[in-house]
Amino acid sequence: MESATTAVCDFINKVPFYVKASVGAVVAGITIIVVHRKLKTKKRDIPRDAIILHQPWYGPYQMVPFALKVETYLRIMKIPYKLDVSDEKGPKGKYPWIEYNDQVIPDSSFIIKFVNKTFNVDLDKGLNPEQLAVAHGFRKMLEENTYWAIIMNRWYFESTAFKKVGLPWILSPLIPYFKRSLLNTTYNHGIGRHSHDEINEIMKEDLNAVSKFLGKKRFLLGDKPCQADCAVFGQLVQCYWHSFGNISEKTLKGGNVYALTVALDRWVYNGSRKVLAFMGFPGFVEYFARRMVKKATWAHGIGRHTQEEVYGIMREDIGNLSNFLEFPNLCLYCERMKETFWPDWDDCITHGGTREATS
Ligand SMILES: N[C@@H](CCC(=O)N[C@@H](CS)C(=O)NCC(=O)O)C(=O)O
Repeated sequence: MESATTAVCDFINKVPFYVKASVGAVVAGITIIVVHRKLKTKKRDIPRDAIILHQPWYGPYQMVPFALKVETYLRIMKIPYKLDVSDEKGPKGKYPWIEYNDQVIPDSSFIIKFVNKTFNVDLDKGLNPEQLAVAHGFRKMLEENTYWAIIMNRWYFESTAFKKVGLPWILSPLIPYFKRSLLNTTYNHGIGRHSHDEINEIMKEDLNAVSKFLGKKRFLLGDKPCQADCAVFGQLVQCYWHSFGNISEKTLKGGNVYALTVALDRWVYNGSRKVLAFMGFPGFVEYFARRMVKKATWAHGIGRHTQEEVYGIMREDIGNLSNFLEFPNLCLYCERMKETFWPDWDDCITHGGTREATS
């Protein structure tokens, strides 16, 4: 017995320090998550006759497109709701899910059907079968295909999002496990079998299809929004506001990022003195002009890259621009949906967690 204990101790002593530290961090991380969940899922009072919309967190980013879709629908239809961000998973193990009196309904599309039936509403009333079929096709494409490309770009090919959601450093050793699990899921879906370039190609083609179909219309099917607009908005927001400068954002914004790279190049890296002199400003203004542009582009994200990286982005954008000139209409669409149905977007999402949105 004693020799077995000695052998175990010897073995532990031989294990390199970084392995011990990683195992310790993983165990500590799992313990923190379990305790955190237990504390959060204590019994709540559920108000009667209001929808309780469950999603994992709220702000400063809304990274759950399916929850954004449901919330947007509830706002458009003026249905009373309350958010629950206690991170409690629903019966199908995904977000969003809702509670309404004694009923529990998971899955965004089933939730919308339930809302329509319970409150006797339907945003798609009056649409003809052909329009409904097209809307269904676009929704499914974005939710079952594009979504996975966005997720891979955000969580698998890049790691910035982990910082943005405030993952404590002690949990960072879990990132490779999370990535492996995501790869397994997406491998089973199919998209995870493709290379990064191929996945981006898939995403570009999807965005291009939505962009071409949307054209100059205000919403997917015309002047009025339909149910699918909530889904389209949910997914596009992920590229437009919540991709932290990664390839999903670059693909959607194309021309915008290009304009910013040109501004950076002109004002920060090259030629600012010449441009200012041409405009009649004295030389010392250059310092302030550079700082101003750097600050503005820092907030956007692109100003955080090195000169070399910015030139790389510029070259890529020039290539993309020739094929995807229409994408600015998708950016305007995001802005329009936000202005129309989310006038309190900044309070709710950007400064999220500080207030409860109710209709
Ligand atoms: N078909 C579902 C998809 C929901 C979904 O994929 N939700 C993701 C977040 S965007 C989720 O909960 N993932 C957690 C998991 O798979 O464990 C719906 O429309 O609600």
